Amino acid sequence: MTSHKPKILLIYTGGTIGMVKDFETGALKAFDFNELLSRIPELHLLDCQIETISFDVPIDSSNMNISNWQKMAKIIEENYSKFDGFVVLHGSDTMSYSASALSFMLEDLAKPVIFTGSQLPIGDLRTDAKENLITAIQVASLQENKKPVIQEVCLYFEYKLYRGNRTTKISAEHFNAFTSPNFPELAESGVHLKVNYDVILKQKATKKLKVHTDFDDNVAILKIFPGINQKVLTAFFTIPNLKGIVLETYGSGNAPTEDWFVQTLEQAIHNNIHIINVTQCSGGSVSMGNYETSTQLKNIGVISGKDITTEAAITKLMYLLGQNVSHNVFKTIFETGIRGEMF
Ligand code: ASN
Repeated sequence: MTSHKPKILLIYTGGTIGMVKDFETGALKAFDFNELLSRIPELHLLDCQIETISFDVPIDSSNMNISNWQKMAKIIEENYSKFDGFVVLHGSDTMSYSASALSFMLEDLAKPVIFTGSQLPIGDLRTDAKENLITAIQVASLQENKKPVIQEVCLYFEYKLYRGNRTTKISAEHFNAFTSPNFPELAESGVHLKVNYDVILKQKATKKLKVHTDFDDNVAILKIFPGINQKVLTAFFTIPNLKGIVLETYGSGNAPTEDWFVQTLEQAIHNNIHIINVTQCSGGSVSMGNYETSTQLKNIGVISGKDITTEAAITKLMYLLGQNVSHNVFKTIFETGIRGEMF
């Protein structure tokens, strides 16, 4: 008789969750994945079948890059039909970027891809790793009528399941390290695991997964600040081959109205550089035209990032540039939510 237990693939990329202290330097570094599993015998008690795959060299997520995202996407693509869900163990520092990137790479995803990690290593007495890992696996195993309940890229941390491309890391200290400022949690883990069915993405079963791995890294993020000068702005926009920039502005998308500022941006747009307006605020949305200080940005063709996070904006920018979206429709496509990353 065949087992109906959900099959979960655990993908280990690195991060604090699997780190140990270097005896000589005292710094945390990644260690062997098999050792990680032997430290959580509870995994055998879960009502699912778990298989594991590890990056050859696990990394601190500060070393995350496009080629590692491609590696993750390929692992998921190659194993998609064999598994019911995927859990990605990842460092917390850049987890929101990776969850966003993977959400764009995996079009018509109909199975859960749950990112998780921890603030303290799994071997630490006070570790948050066990709860995060065990519940992430349970979330990935959730099924109704033999179909996965979660069908999108998520991030699970400290009792909360978030849409991955809506998250941002807010604390280097607290176990509660992430937030989703503009979108509700998809599930909460207490005595029961409560899914917020009204907000989870539901995919059409008929569509096949498409994996897009081409990203373009000719991009930058520029956070404006009172006192920013013309030299700094000009230097950004003369980066060779630059194709797009995420501009972090004030409040609902406001920026200086001085001529040199607006004209530099206008010239850049004229030179086919896409400028995405996102807010520096931790919550809320860009709404160009609300104030005089954003009207000029709207008039010169700056793209509205609406309520997107910076992490999702920069990865969406690299993704759309990688797909060679034509210049005429780039603004319209960027301003449209494609994976639930903006309203
Ligand atoms: N530096 C670690 C990483 O992102 C931090 C963590 O996982 N908590 O890989």
